Amino acid sequence: MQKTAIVVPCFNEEKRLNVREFQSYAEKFPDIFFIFVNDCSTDKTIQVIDEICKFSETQMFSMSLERNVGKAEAIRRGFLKAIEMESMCFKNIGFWDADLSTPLEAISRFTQLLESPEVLMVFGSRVRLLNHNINRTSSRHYLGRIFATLASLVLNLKIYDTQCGAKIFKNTPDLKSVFAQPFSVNWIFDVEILARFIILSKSKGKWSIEDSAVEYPLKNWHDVAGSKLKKRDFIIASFELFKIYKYLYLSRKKSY
Ligand SMILES: Nc1nc2c(ncn2[C@@H]2O[C@H](COP(=O)(O)OP(=O)(O)OP(=O)(O)O)[C@@H](O)[C@H]2O)c(=O)[nH]1
Ligand SMILES: [Mg+2]
Repeated sequence: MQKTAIVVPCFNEEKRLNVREFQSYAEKFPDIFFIFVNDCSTDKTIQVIDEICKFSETQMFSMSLERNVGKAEAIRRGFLKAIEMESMCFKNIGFWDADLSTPLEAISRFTQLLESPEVLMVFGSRVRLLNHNINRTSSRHYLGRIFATLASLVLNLKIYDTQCGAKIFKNTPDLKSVFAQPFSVNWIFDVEILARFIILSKSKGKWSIEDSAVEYPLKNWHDVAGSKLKKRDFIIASFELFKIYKYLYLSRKKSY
């Protein structure tokens, strides 16, 4: 496996963080490096993260932020830390939900795909295919399908699932610029990442998202109880999607 940093955003994950899973995965894959980003959890998340990180200083790192900044900003800060760690020479940098709704085993499949020179990013995709175990509540599934369809229309991209909390990117100067500024949205920052890459690819004209992004249909994915997502977040998400549409549309208008 190429040297890969995985940012794990953690907010009140005392009960869901699986110490053994992270430690045994790191044991199997010495080239994996986990960066846990905790932003003022009110439970014993930091103690559990410390427990995990005891396993190895060379494969685990724990960041505690000064205040709760939300999933998007916590992940961005983790990426900046990984990019900053030049001596580690990470080939890939990704993020992974702490609840392991996407099992860690999928990471090595993503990094294999990233070994192809033309592949710049791999996204987990929750596609209910035969002999694939994608377990979501029906409400999350259908709401997810509506949102994903709207997101793909806004991005004008044939993407099936933008919201899966398992994504890995090649560590390139373009990645650095995409994560350089805080995101303007929170829960749907994944869509803003894609929008930023689309604008960048158009301005550079060297590569396109369609040719360099891979959606990997996950073999296993399961909803883990204890989601931080609240009902109102679905409303906020639709406003956030409109914000990204405006951002993309205005940049498109500018480029014509
Ligand atoms: N650091 C940080 N992480 C957060 C925050 N909110 C959520 N997260 C993390 O984001 C990840 C996803 O959160 P979940 O509560 O599992 O959300 P979900 O319902 O699964 O939603 P999806 O991400 O769409 O699957 C978990 O690792 C959370 O700990 C936050 O405010 N700060
Ligand atoms: Mg989850």
